[in-house]
Amino acid sequence: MKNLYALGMILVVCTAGSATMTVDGNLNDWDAQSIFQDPDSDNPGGVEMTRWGAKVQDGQLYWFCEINRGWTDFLGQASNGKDKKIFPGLWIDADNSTDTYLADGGDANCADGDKGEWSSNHRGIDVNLELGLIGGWTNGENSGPDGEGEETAPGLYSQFNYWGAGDDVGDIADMVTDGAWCISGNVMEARISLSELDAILQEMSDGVSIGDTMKLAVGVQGTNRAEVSYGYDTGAPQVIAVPAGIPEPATLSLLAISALAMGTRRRDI
Ligand SMILES: [Ca+2]
Ligand SMILES: [Ca+2]
Ligand SMILES: [Ca+2]
Repeated sequence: MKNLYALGMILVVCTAGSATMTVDGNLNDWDAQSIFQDPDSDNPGGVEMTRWGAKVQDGQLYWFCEINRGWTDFLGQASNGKDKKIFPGLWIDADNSTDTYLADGGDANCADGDKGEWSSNHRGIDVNLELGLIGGWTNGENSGPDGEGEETAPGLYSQFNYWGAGDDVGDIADMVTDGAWCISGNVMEARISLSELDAILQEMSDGVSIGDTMKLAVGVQGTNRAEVSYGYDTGAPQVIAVPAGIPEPATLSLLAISALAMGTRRRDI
């Protein structure tokens, strides 16, 4: 019985404060300290971000972007036949150091030379993980069919892109295979595995690795071809912890099995 009690305590300690995260566009699995407010009128005329979040849990980097209207307002085709589009991006200072950064031609320390604001308030950025939501968007080529509603399904005509690989800003890096995203109402929620992110970082020119902390910021741009025109809305960068030594779910199961086996064996004696 003692062993079962001990097992229970171990599992309680391992799971305390770590709600299961689900990429479903619902924020009820987020803790308050991982959610950051953004002013609701700091991008007049453009996409307006109201809250964003980022956290590391169970080997995954989760992030979300909340805007002041439904995401579906930016999907499909406008009446003039042009694609609506929206691009939420997670700007990543993977080692939380301004000594390392993504160089971009004449715009050192800026992941996107066209967007000067990043060079002034996001120093130290090593890569931008961007989710392109646009009709037919496939690894940099607009090759798929367009149509209202088609783009809302995760993985369908959408693409995660790491911008800035090899300093070649403007090109789109390799397709990411282990990402996931979901939109629901005003929220886009996404995740990327830390191991995949670290592998991408190793390919970058500054070659940094993920540190004990990262400094992150979410930004968003897009147009619905109507009253919302292009313009970045960016969050103030936040430092988040990268917990070490968190057992994978499979490891926890093994721990439970071995503890139960130990208890059974002792009772048999
Ligand atoms: Ca969720
Ligand atoms: Ca805002
Ligand atoms: Ca850095």
